[in-house]
Amino acid sequence: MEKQKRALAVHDISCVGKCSLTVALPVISAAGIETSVLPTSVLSTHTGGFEGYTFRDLTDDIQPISDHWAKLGIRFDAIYTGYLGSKEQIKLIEGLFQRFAGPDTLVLVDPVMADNGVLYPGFSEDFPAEMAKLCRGAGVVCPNITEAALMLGEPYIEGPYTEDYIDGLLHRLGAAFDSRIVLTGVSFDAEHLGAASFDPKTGHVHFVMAELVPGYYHGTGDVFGSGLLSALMTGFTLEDAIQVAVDFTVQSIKRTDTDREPRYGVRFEAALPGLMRALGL
Ligand code: PXL
Repeated sequence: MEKQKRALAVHDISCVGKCSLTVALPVISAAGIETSVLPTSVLSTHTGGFEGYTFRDLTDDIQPISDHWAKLGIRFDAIYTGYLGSKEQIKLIEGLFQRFAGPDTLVLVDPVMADNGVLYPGFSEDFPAEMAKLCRGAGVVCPNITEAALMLGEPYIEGPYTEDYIDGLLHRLGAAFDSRIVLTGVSFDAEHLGAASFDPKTGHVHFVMAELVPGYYHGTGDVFGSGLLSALMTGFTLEDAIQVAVDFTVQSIKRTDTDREPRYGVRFEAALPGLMRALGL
């Protein structure tokens, strides 16, 4: 019998509007991976499209939770971080990496903080520079184009892009973080959207493009990141894992009811059997 792997998902809980932990927990669990959670904050809804949401900051709970786990001798095969509610939390998560990420632990940092050229509500202008510090030395970093530009201190450019621009962005991110990079939101024309990867050790650049489904769908970054982590932990190469994650994201979008408001998230539940088949489960 194969040993069950354990991942730690470090994201907020947005009670309504599928994203972050309400995506990561079911998706990674369905991939057969034990999924421990560290909620960074609890919000009544996510911040993208709802007015008047509540925000309970859980920064003060991170250290005691970490201390308890250290006493228990808990190990994680992967640590996957997403939405972090404050700069202080970034420092605490750096400490968590030092404590719980051994040489065989896959650290995946999704620097969730912005999209379409703007920071999400509640983040200050100096947040991207702090997030960039967390990305340094992570195994895999998966920003969208806005997050990539903000962390590099470059202006945001709207797509479609030239291959030269994406290639340059990947190389600059790889050099800044010394990590494998997975860049999302890559488009070279109006009909296709996908992801690109770069491994600074081999210099290899890879693209996975899919047919663009028009519209803006909330929470797809977390659907993609959870699919990516699941495939990497199953033993897929980075390139193959991106293909699995892109397919899972596209299928989640395609199965979303067209009359449902996009802020409630995509129907990843209906795409889970396909993800599990792709993973050989
Ligand atoms: O899906 C990214 C995300 C996660 N968590 C919260 C968010 C968002 C995006 O808006 O607001 C609270």
